Amino acid sequence: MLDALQFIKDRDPGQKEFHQAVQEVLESVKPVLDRNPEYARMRILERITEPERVIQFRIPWMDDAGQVQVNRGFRIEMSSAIGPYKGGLRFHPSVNLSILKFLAFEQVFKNALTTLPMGGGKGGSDFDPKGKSDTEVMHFCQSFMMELFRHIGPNTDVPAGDIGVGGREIGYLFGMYKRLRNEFTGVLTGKSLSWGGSLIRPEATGYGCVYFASEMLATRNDTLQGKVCLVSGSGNVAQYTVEKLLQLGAKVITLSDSSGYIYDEEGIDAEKLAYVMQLKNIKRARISGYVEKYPHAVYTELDPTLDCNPLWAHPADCAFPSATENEINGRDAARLIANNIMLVAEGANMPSTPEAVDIYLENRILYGPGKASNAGGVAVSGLEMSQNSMRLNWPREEVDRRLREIMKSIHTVCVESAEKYNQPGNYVAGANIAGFLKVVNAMQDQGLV
Ligand code: NDP
Ligand code: 2IT
Repeated sequence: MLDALQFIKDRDPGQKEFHQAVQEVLESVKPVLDRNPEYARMRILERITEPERVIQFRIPWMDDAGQVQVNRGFRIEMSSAIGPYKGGLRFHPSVNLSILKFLAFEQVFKNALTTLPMGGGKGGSDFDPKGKSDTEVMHFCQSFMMELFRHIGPNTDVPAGDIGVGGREIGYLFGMYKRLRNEFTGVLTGKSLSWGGSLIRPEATGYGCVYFASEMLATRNDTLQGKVCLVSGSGNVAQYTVEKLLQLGAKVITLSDSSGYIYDEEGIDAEKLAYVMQLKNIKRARISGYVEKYPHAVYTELDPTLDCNPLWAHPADCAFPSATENEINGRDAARLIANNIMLVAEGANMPSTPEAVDIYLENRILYGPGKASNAGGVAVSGLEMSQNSMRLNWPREEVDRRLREIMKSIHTVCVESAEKYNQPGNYVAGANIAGFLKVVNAMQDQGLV
């Protein structure tokens, strides 16, 4: 097993996020490999960690000043063992092959856990949407799709949103795809309601994460009622995490963005959340604007020289990291534990470093890793694909009911797989083992492809 990891590290030495994601899965599935010696002969690890296809392309576009800009675009088609490649697009200056390969790798197992027929992929660009005009974003999306369209399709690869890609970007991407192919199909998810989108898709990741947290708490006969919660990020996932937490009677005291975080001792209520949504989604402003409207709250600028994030130092019962990868390190995790945190449910992908994860597991808190707890987003994307294929739309209650059932079934399969492999209560082991087995079984059925 460690040979496989070393091989990957030697082959692509710079891809540290990818190595991190692979290492966690390989460590979890070691007992599965021990019980199934044929996996080594079939080189399962070498195959499952090697993308089926990696596409990298140039994206030239013209900014509002008439200057030519050139960005890099990617699509990682990781695995089609159980369905068409499926996963989001990220537009952020940090985007590179390592980050997209880690996200695509995680997506394979996450999608397997949803019970829906979706393979795994991820894509995006190092384009920075911050400070760009609407026209610039449209021109960029159009140029991005002018290359991507030849690689994707409703039965081949179905992208969606992620950091920096929301409803606006999906609209521009879809428009160009339709024009190039002369086809109105479900090639992207996260579409607007009036042209093929699904109800609850915008809410799905955040709602799903809170449903997963409720399931975890239920194993200890507890609920979210009255729990004090830390939430990071203030984008799509964070906003709907807060919305659902409020509906279930919890109190949320933090939100953040890449510049800093706000702490509101009185709690972020529905009215304040509506303000955050307006601030972030319509004005495209910073979370620091929160304290201008609510001056009793405290804004703290991010200090990159600190080796910990003060957001995680506030005493609370539950934490919902919903911004980005590696936002909780070992020091942050130790502080969460020192303050008696009882639950961490990851809305973001890989927000906890390996040191942080070890600390959660040693202290036996309820810890939902992203590939289980944030699977609600892609699950409702899968439901959007189903509705597109049937050419009809389910009502809100129907989609929400299915989302809740899916999160419950992910929780159950994590618990059962962890128990079966002698690690009761370890959702990391449970999620990795259950996702891995489903994908590997499909690979074995389909022969050496
Ligand atoms: P958004 O772009 O809507 O919001 C991202 C939020 O995270 C913003 O508040 C952003 O701040 C902050 N953020 C982004 N990058 C960094 C960074 N490098 N350091 C600190 N803060 C940062 O994205 P989403 O809410 O969709 O995604 C958040 C996380 O959830 C990601 O990890 C994503 O992969 C994951 N996820 C998303 C799903 C979805 O359906 N959208 C599904 C499952 C997981 P700023 O405004 O300053 O950029
Ligand atoms: O990380 C993720 O699961 C997503 N960004 C959502 C992917 C999707 O296809 O809906």
